[in-house]
Amino acid sequence: PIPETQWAQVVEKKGGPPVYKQIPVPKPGPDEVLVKMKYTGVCHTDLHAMNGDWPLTVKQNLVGGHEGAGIVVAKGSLAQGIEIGDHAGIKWLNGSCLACEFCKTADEPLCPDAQLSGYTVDGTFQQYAIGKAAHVAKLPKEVSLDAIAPILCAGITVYKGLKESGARPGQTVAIVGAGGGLGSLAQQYAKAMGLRVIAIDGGEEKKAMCEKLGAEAYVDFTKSTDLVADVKAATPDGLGAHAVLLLAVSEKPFQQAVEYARSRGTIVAIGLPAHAFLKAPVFETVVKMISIKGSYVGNRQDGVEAIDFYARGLIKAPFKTVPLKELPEVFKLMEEGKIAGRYVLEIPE
Ligand code: 8ID
Ligand code: ZN
Ligand code: ZN
Repeated sequence: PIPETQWAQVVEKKGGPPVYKQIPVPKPGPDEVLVKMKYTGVCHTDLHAMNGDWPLTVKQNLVGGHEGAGIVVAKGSLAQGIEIGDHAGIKWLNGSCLACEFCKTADEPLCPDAQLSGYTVDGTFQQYAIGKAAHVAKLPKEVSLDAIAPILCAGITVYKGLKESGARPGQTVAIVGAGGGLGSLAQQYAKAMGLRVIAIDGGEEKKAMCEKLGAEAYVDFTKSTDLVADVKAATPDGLGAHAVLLLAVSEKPFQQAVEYARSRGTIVAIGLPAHAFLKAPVFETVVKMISIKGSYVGNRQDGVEAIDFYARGLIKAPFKTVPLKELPEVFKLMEEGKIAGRYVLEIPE
């Protein structure tokens, strides 16, 4: 039976910390499912949501989280394509209108009426979470629910970003913020897609992790005295990276990437540092024919594909598991940049 109340982490005031407390179990609407959460990843976006540092209004008394994996326990009368007992993932895109031009052309993250898990609607840091049936990810039963959780935001996002970069097998991608949650998965997807990886991040723990994940070079932004030269030197012919994936939560690399991107290269902005601007010298951008673009999560099919890469055993990134109760401690480590890979929260029974 589904209980009336449940444990949740609730952000009651801007800046947090989240409060671990009992709240009502939500009831699914006609086009929704109720998912009993087993595991949820903690994304840096959850920290942005708690701090309210983006120019996008966040729900009051927010249950954060948008990388949740669990089991469908109830569904509305119009919920199609997913059944009670199915394993399901709740993603950042909780729902969209399905009727606008973006939804019709498989760009549903760009829907002007998109609902965002753990931001505009309650997310996965609770025992029972709601998702629109059309948008929840159906998960193969043989994949473990802890390891798949980070795929549901970080994995999908970096997979999409790599596709958006246009990089082809054999080409080099520089991954900025490679030691973080998105970055660790980006290295694995890049490798699986036949790309060569230069990892950029800080510290020895992240260096060791990146080398394990398959990076051909690691450039430490905290130690390098000439980051641009070091990144270029790490490419096979010294001419720079074909693609740059910007995943860091700081502005500097968003101002610098053009300098180590190769001519004809593509820079994909994905990280969302608050109040930051992209800046590029016009001269170099023009004469090197650089493309600069943003990439925002992925559509439903990107989700299917990213999960499929994982299910085929191609993606192995490290994660640490702690109980839901310990979310404030995870946020603290994240704020300090001390997490190599991802944290996954275990939801109590
Ligand atoms: O759809 C999207 N565009 C999307 C989806 C999911 C997440 C965007 N995001 C955003 C998050 O909101 C966040 O702003 O991507 C960013 C990264 O999320 P994350 O991977 O969950 O964060 P993390 O685990 O804290 O990793 C960030 C890494 O960046 C490194 C840190 O050391 C850390 O490992 N880093 C920083 I901060 N400054 C750096 C620098 N100058 C840097 N690495 C290299 N150079
Ligand atoms: Zn996320
Ligand atoms: Zn729409």
